Amino acid sequence: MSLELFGHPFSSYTWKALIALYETERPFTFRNIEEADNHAALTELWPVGKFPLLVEDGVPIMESSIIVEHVAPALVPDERERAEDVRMLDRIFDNHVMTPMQAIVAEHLPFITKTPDENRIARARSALDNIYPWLDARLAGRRWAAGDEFTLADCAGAPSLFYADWVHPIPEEFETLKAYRGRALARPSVARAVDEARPYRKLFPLGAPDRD
Ligand SMILES: N[C@@H](CCC(=O)N[C@@H](CS)C(=O)NCC(=O)O)C(=O)O
Repeated sequence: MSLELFGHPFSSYTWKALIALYETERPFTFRNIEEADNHAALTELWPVGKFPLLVEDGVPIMESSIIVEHVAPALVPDERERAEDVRMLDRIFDNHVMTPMQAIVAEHLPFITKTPDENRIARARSALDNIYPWLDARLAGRRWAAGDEFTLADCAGAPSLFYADWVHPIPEEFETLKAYRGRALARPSVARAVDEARPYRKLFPLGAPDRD
């Protein structure tokens, strides 16, 4: 069986898939889309061009949450209510942390915009200001995002909070959320993705902070 993951080592959504693969220790070939051949193969398989993209025995599988469930089914509990909580938190991290974080980053990428849209940035910062206290309360008493077990929700939580805290720092008062982020970054699968991305930090358009 062949397994290939198209992505970029510095990409938050690629991390979601990498973390799941590292959790399972399943062998795969990483195809860095920085290389022209890999980028061309990605857009051939998935004209939308977004990554990560998993290809198993020639069959493409799109969308990071689906990729996580595909490579690591154990990261979603069998029990219906627990599975629902995991999937809900996965969506919340993607839609309400990753999306505003990416909007702020995008407004600082010269190849996307010459002039940052300050209104869009302000809306994204306000979205993060709304979700941080909600997450802080939701994660109280939980080791991982959805309870005692590391799940799909953490595959989304770790990268989204990693970068969100860079672009819009989590206020000190949200100790639970900050502690969760720290625990997630210490998880070996996450630490490996973070470490592999270190050579790319100079690409971060807002300037990578000297931490993490
Ligand atoms: N919903 C997609 C989002 C993927 C996504 O936005 N990936 C970013 C990289 S972190 C990307 O492909 N950016 C390049 C582009 O938008 O062209 C998923 O979960 O896989």
